[in-house]
Amino acid sequence: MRIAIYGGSFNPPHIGHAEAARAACEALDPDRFLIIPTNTPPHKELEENSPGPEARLEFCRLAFADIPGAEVSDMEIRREGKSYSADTVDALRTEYPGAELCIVMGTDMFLAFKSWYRWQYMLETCTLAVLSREDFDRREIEEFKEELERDYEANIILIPHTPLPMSSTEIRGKLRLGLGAEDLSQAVYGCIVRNGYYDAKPDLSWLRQMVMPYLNDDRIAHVSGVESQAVMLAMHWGEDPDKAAVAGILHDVTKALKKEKQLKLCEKYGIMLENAERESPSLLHARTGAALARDRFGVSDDIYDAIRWHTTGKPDMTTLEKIVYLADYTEPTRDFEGVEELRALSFEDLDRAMALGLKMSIEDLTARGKPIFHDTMDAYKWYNNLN
Ligand code: DGI
Ligand code: FE
Ligand code: FE
Repeated sequence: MRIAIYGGSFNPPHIGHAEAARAACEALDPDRFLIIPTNTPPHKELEENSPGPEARLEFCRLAFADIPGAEVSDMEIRREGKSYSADTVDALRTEYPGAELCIVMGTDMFLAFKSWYRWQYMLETCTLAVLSREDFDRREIEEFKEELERDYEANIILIPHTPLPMSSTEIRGKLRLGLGAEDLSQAVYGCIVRNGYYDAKPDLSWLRQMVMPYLNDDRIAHVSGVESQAVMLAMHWGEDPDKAAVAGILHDVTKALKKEKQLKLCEKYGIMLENAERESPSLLHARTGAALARDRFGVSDDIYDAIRWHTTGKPDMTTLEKIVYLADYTEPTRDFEGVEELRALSFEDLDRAMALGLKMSIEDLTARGKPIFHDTMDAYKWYNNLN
């Protein structure tokens, strides 16, 4: 029986790790292929905002899900303290007496092998499966292999594989800037964004794709318009354009849902409704949209609030809330009487634009015989009094 072991801090595991695992799996054809995230890596201190070991385990399950036969093991995480491969080898030799243990490692790790804890013991008991870079001096790898074979009767398998040019450290930096989605599996990236690990800001093109399934066809142009209008307003008023974009992309995420689904979501997210809200289902999507945006896309509180208040408004709104409210009203595909005046005013005076928008909204609702919700009324009174 052959057991291959692929360890690492996987903080986070990226598509380069998955490719390496795939290459090792194909070359070694092991009976078991164990992916083992380390607890505390011996060589590097982890940053403070890192996800905990349980989250890295989950990332690994998601990242290596497509590798046939790969299993994610929590043995190093359960062991606590620093993770040494030699201790893992001890545990596996006890669990699987007589099995051949193949330790999968990259070229750099291999060349530094003599600095590993109990490396001679490792050589005696394991096969080293080295992913040997093809863009590297092969002679150096071959010579070291021959030396270990000659001096220590080592078993070494070279697997030609050049890693993808990426590193977890670099990806953590990219995630903070709203980049890095293409370096990770969709599932891992989604999990990171949803939970806000590494202070990740969502990649906007990823987010646009993710909301697509939620939108009716006739809403796509509107949502894209709200995003771009909100970004323009944010730049104009000194607000964060990325936050405006995220709020714009997500603001109508639950708009397509029928009343029953809206009410189910309210229950799921613990949203308490007033009777008037139940009677006017078009008010619900602002509340369920905000909750879903937080749950699925990990939006921060200020973005949550901008979505939550985008339909009615309320007194004393933040700049981001006003921007999203007005962008929703004046985005480029909106075409009703007075839209140009409101659009222009939103770049001159946000509060006066709010007062005008709310006034127009109330007039429109009244003309259509709809009840005015008290938040809308309170918002109108507030902004009308300011001016
Ligand atoms: O989702 P959008 O169509 O882009 O725009 P929105 O979020 O402003 O929603 C507009 C709908 O919400 C429209 O059908 C009117 C309704 N609405 C907004 N304020 C009130 C309201 N409905 C009632 N009954 N009372 C309100 O105060
Ligand atoms: Fe809306
Ligand atoms: Fe909208």
